[in-house]
Amino acid sequence: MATAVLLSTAVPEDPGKENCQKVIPNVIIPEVYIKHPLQNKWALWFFKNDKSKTWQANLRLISKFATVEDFWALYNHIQLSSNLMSGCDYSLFKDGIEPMWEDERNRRGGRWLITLSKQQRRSDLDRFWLETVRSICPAFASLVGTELTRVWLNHFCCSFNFVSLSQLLCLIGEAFDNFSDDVCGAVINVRAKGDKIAVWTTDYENKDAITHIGRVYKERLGVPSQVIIGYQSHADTATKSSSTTKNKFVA
Ligand code: MGP
Repeated sequence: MATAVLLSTAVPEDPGKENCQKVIPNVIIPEVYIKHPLQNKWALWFFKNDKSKTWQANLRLISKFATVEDFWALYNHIQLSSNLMSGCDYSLFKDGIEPMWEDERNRRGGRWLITLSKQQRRSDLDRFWLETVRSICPAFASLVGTELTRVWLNHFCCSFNFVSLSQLLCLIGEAFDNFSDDVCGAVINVRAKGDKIAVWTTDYENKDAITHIGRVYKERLGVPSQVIIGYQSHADTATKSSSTTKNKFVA
């Protein structure tokens, strides 16, 4: 990607003539102009709890994106999760999958659930959500070392003082290796009783995929090894009779 395209505006017939047109080379660096595709197209949804409406009617599609640049444009445009009112959610799902248990790709699925204490809204919520988003929609590895990466690093290190350089570099690469196909999306629930973030996967019987995703996800969030996170099926969550749902897997 390092090759530069050289365009010249005109070639003079006689360069010696005083009135000849000047050759102005315009160097175009492709990385600055070409957007960098993600492996999937994604849709960002917003949920606002209006009790006069059904759960599904409270869910709204905000926007879709398929490039790293469009992701950041959207991310910079919307409220941070920690500023949302209690009862609101963001859901980020692969295009074509609705962020609900009823969708065909979620019906037999489940979620790795991170439950946060009330204090963690201030300290962890926004960076956990950003890291979750980065984990589920990694960019192509072709970004390594490009001019654009440098521009972003400068820009985002100034914009988000909580984002470290190493976290930014995690943007690059395959977060869940061969199991990324199992990921449907991620949800953040902002709740007065304690916020939640979850990664939804498509099949609670895909043990290898679920355990790999859980282990990598926990590592990427920097959750200490002694803290246990659980994976629950949506079927169990939807039919639970108490406040907790039994874990099918733990990491
Ligand atoms: P919630 O918003 O996931 O969690 O589910 P909250 O608000 O923390 O509540 P808790 O029960 O986990 O303590 C709240 C309610 O929203 C559920 O009990 C359902 O009634 C409804 N709901 C949530 N989801 C994710 C769905 C869904 O996918 N489909 C439908 N039909 N209802 C849902």
